[in-house]
Amino acid sequence: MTSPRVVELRKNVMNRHDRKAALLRRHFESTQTCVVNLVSSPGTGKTELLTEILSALISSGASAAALVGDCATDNDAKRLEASGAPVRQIVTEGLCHLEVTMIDQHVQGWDLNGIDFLFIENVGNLVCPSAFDLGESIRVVLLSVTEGEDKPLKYPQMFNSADLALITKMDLAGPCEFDLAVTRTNIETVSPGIPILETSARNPESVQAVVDHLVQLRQRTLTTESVPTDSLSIT
Ligand SMILES: Nc1nc2c(ncn2[C@@H]2O[C@H](COP(=O)(O)OP(=O)(O)OP(=O)(O)O)[C@@H](O)[C@H]2O)c(=O)[nH]1
Ligand SMILES: [Mg+2]
Repeated sequence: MTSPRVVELRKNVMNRHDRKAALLRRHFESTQTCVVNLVSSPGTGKTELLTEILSALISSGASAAALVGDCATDNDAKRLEASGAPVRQIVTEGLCHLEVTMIDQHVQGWDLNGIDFLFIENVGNLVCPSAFDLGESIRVVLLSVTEGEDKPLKYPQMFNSADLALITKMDLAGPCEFDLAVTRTNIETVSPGIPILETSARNPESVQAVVDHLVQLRQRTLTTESVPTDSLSIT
C-alpha cells in the first residue's frame, strides 16, 4: 500500500513547482522579458547555436542574457560570454534538469526590465527537462543530424511540449546520411503543426532565421497588460 502515497507525494511536489513557475512567468511578463528554454540531448549544439543567437540579437540592438545548466563545470557559461551577453552558470551537481527555483535564484540582481530575451540552456537530457516548467514563454527543442531520425518517436514528450523545433548541425547532414524528410515527418507525428527550422551554427543565415522567428514569437507572447511586480511573491 506504499506506492499510492509515493505517487501522491510526487503529484504535490510537481503542483508546487508548477505554481511557482506560473508566478515566475507572470513576473517575466511584467518586465516584458521573453524567456526561452532550450532543451535537447547532450551535445546537440545548444551552446554553440545560442552563442551565435545572442551575438545576432545584441548586434541588432536587442538585449539578451542567458542562464546555462550543467551537472558540473562552468565551461558553457565561459563559451556563451563570448557573445557579450550577461551569463550565469547553474551547476546542478548531478541533477539531470533545471528547476524553477534555480531560475528564480539565478536571476536575482539582474534588472529584468532591461532584458528582452532571457535564454535558459537546460541540462542536456532528452527525458527529464520536459516535465519541468521553468516559467518560460517559449520552449525550443533541438535535434542534431548526428542523433538519428527516430528520436522524436522515442522521446515524444520532449517534442510535443515544445513550441519550436530546430534541426541542428545541418552542415554535417551529407556525411551523416541524414534523412531530413523522415525526421520532419517524425517530429510532425508527435507534435503536429510545430514550426521546424534547419540550422547550423556555422551558417549565419540559418541563425538569423531562428532570431527572426524568436522575435516574432516574443511579439505574440508578450501580454499587453502589465502586471504590477509588487503583487507577485515567489516563495
Ligand atoms: N559541424 C557542426 N558542429 C557543431 C555545430 N554546433 C555545435 N557543434 C559541435 O558539437 C559539439 C557540441 O556542441 P555544444 O554546443 O557544446 O552542444 P550542447 O548541446 O551545448 O552540449 P551540452 O551542453 O553538453 O548538452 C561541439 O564540438 C561543437 O563545436 C554545428 O552547427 N555544426
Ligand atoms: Mg551546452
